[in-house]
Amino acid sequence: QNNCFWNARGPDRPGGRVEMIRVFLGIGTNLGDRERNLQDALAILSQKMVILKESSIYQTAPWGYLDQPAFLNQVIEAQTDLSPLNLLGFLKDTEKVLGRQANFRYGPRLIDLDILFYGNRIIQTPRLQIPHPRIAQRAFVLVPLAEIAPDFVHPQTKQTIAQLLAALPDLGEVQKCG
Ligand code: PH2
Ligand code: MG
Ligand code: MG
Repeated sequence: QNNCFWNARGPDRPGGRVEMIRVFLGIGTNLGDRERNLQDALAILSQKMVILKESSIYQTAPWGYLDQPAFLNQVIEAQTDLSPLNLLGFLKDTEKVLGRQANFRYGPRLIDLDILFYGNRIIQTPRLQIPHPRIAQRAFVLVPLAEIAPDFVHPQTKQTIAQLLAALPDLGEVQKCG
């Protein structure tokens, strides 16, 4: 047998082999007990994926809509066998479980869980865009991402995370906590 996964089953590939994909997720929170929100999110996420790396926690100035409290942001690298859409569903469910309420675009939120990268996959559908379309503009994503994966290559721009960060005109306020 040259394939030790031949009989493995996964939720997304019944009867097929389980393929573990390396994903990067962005986590943000600016309401309630922000540190607790991050901890709770990681605890739930780890039930369905193997968390490989966690960036430091950063306090960041709001982006997109300025009149709201500062965020805590973090990026994690994980391995999962969930398909992109099932991963999206799991993240949305987790946001709900943690108490996120609907709000306006870029507005304050208790917890925000975004797929930044799903392996090297490029997905362009109305429901899901991977890589996340605004990575290159956001210091609150690039700074924590560069801490854990500076050499990861963006599958669309072909630049490394370190290069994207170096090209960002304005880092704004992104402060490592602790
Ligand atoms: N998320 C947004 C809008 N603006 N600003 C910061 N600093 N951090 C965020 O996570 C964030 C934001 C929409 O998802
Ligand atoms: Mg977001
Ligand atoms: Mg989101």
